[in-house]
Amino acid sequence: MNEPVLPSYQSARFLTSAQHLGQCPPESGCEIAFAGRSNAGKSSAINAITRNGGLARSSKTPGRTQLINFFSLNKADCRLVDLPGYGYAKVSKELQERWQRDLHQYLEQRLCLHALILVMDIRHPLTPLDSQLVSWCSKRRLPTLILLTKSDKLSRNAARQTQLQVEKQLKGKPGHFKTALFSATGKIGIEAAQAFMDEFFAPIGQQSSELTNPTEPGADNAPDAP
Ligand SMILES: Nc1nc2c(ncn2[C@@H]2O[C@H](COP(=O)(O)OP(=O)(O)O)[C@@H](O)[C@H]2O)c(=O)[nH]1
Ligand SMILES: [Mg+2]
Repeated sequence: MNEPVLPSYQSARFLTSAQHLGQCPPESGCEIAFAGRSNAGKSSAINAITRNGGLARSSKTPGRTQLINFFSLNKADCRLVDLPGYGYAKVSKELQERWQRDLHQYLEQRLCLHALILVMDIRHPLTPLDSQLVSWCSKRRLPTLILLTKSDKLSRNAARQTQLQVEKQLKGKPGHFKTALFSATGKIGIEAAQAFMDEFFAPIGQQSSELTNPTEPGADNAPDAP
């Protein structure tokens, strides 16, 4: 068997934006999406993981970007997705609810979504909206990596204790949950996040030659005319 081809995360380029599921690119290949509370550090995490400081606009004004942003990678049919941040208090309840609906529709119905990276500020992990998302991932059996970011804000010991607490709360939930300490500024956890994504991107395109029928009916196989 051939060695699996992995994408380079540094190759990530903006592809397109969508407001809702209907505007997303065609369902194909593999997407890994980043979700998280507004201001949790999601854009900074995407920029650190792709080593591209300007890729996902990191903003001091939370809740501004309410679009689903798609990024292509240098492996065909592999995409990263930046989901709208949730829990931004300074907008109407009605608007917040609409954003939640769009987010859940994407998570529930997007078949090429193979895994989720859920970004949480390590100082405020598993807020009610995060827990709601965890439940959705559990229900859908969507493999999820919880990135506990801004870990540079805590001592190494306190960060590890928080990680253990989060893991304790996830224990027994159906599905596949992993956690990792992360810091965009301290460049902590980047390899762990990349290794998590590699697992899902590696198999893409691997079996395509086996799936296509090599004996297409054609002139060569056609019986000779009498
Ligand atoms: N100390 C520290 N600050 C961070 C880290 N990641 C993000 N921030 C800061 O947190 C704020 C929100 O980050 P941003 O990436 O825009 O969050 P988003 O709203 O989830 O996309 C910004 O002021 C960032 O500079 C980190 O790992 N460490
Ligand atoms: Mg952002």
